[in-house]
Amino acid sequence: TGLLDSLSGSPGPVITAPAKPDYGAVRKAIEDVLDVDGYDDGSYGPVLVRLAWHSAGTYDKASGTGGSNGATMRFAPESEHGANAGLAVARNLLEPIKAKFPWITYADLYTLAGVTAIEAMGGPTIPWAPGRSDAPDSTACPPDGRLPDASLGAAHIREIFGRMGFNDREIVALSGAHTLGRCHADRSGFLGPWTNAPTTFSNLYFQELVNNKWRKKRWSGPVQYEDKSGELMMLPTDMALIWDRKFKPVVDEYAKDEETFFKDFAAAFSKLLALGVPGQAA
Ligand code: ZEM
Repeated sequence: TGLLDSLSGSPGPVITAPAKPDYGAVRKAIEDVLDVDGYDDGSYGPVLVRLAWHSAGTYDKASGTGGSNGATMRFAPESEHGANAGLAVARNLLEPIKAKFPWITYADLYTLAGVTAIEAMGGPTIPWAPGRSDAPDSTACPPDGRLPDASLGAAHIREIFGRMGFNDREIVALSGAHTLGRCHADRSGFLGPWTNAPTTFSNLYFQELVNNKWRKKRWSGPVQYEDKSGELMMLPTDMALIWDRKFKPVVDEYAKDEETFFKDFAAAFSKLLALGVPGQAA
């Protein structure tokens, strides 16, 4: 039996881990599938970042349940939780890479894909280490409702991220990921991108929050905010970051100082992906 099979406790194909697994080769394979004309803004990077975040963001510090270890999002019911709508796109994109490098676990692959995407889109280097194993079935799936609800406010955000062990500053730093990608009506019900450069990792999200003017969008969809052009959007939880007197100064700081944002984001995202992983400080 291969090492990984004995770790996961499941029978199944014998996979012999190479003496020295080449994570650099996996990163290269991920980079090679990022850019595709005709998908969203031309990159799968943002949806891979969302996959990494949703695989890890279910962590509950008190019980030690949830988190990226296990890659339980492969299984129903977690794959069907409303918050995960659309993430099959990201999981399916990684299947050929998993087939090419069968020694890597899904749990390591999902998190490494997020890290690789952020770096490839111009973001900071994110400390990442392997060591996650794959759960054999849905038994370890976290309950629904562990991920944030975009229609709520600051108290909800603090409750959700506090459960994972994050403070106010880390919450604002992590939220800067919304500089990437967009909302899809058929996934979350919300619509549109946060910035005009959704495939470049930058502090533009914070600049837009602070310097643009936001008003409620008049439409039949869920409450969201738009700028004058009607092209950029903010979720109610995004607006909470400038309405809350403790979050706001951090938003201001990151809007002015991209270097500090990059440093804080790298530390917080790295911590997120390590939550509940054996042998990694959390
Ligand atoms: Zn998001 N996020 N997120 N997020 N997110 C969406 C998209 C993306 C919230 C949320 O409800 C939504 C973090 C925090 C929070 C990304 C990364 C990270 C969407 C749109 C919603 C509704 C989904 C769709 O329709 O496709 C809420 C409420 C959050 C906290 C309060 C954190 C933390 C993230 C990473 C560190 C990314 C990259 C996207 C864009 C995905 C894409 O497909 O373009």
